[in-house]
Amino acid sequence: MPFDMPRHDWSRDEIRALYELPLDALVGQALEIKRVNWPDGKLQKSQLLSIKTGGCAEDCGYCSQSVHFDTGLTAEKLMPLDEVVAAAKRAKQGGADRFCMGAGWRSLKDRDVPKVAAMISAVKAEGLETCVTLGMLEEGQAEALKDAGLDYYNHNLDTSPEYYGKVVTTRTYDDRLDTLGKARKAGMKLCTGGILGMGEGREDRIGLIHELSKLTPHPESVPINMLVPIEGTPLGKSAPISVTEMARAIATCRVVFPKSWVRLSAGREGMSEGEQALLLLAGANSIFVGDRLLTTDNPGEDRDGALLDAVGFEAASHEAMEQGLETPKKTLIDAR
Ligand code: SAM
Ligand code: DTB
Ligand code: SF4
Repeated sequence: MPFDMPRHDWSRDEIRALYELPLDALVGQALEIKRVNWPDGKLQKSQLLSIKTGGCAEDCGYCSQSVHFDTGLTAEKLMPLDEVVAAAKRAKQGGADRFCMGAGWRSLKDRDVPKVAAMISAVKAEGLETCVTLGMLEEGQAEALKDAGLDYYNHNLDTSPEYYGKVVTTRTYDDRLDTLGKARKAGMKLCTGGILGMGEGREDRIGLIHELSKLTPHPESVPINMLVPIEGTPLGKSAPISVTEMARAIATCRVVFPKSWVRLSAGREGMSEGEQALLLLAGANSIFVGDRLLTTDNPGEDRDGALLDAVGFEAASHEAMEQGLETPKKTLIDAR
């Protein structure tokens, strides 16, 4: 099978065999796939904004925004359009190419569709790719968001089907797959991945990657989050996962999803530069930039500038991304 053909028939055993290779062999495969499919080595930069914070009816055991847990977060109303546009302008100035708006909602309500649609159109007009994560979708809503200019819908599977019930009880794995199906049917690109470090075992990490690999076509973005422990949530005292285990998951995703952006997502704030460099070297080609994620901190411009200088990864210019042009730069082979 050529390196650039996404496969949808991975067995769990095959993914496990890959995941458990000696780390150098696994990362070697990941980097070969990256070289073939992403020859310019471009790093995609997304920036998050919480447009509606807190007060969420779901009980996701990792989340600061659930009403089920006392996390000390103050719930806020939907952000006004002008504040969203100002944040998008700042994100673009800071070098982001995709702007992702997140809401602490169980599901999108029809009455909010026009407001979110206006935000999407306004952000798109700033020359940014658009992404939203708004909870579950109902018939017709995905089409309205797409018509407004939405590029990506983010909705994570979070973990394996077996472990899922230990993390969330108020919606099912199938509910999540159903929302992903609705977004895909409306013609949107998908951003879906999961969280590591929630007390799951390696088999659950492998199971998550296996479930994602069955999506046809593959999600265009695969975010791999390291749990940001939130005090007051059931998972707030989880033992941290090792960075090498994160590297295995990222490298396995790089191989299984050869054409997808693989994002080193939440969790960078607590990592050293060297740890983040390892995860970029394992094949991640996307990060969240800016000093905030949704309700927690992210490294921000100065630390990220130092990190990207250290690894020498470049981002495509906005102009190049808009025109679909590649930024000329050294390929991994040229650099050897
Ligand atoms: N409410 C919507 C939903 O859950 O679909 C959208 C926002 S929700 C915060 C988006 C995703 O962020 C979750 O599915 C989860 O994967 C991730 N996330 C939330 N809290 C996190 C945490 N503490 N650490 C890592 N990832 C987290
Ligand atoms: C994703 O996979 N991670 C982002 C985004 N998609 C929506 C969210 C991370 C949230 C981290 C915890 C917080 O800031 O509340
Ligand atoms: Fe609500 Fe999303 Fe947090 Fe779950 S992850 S509690 S759905 S905001």
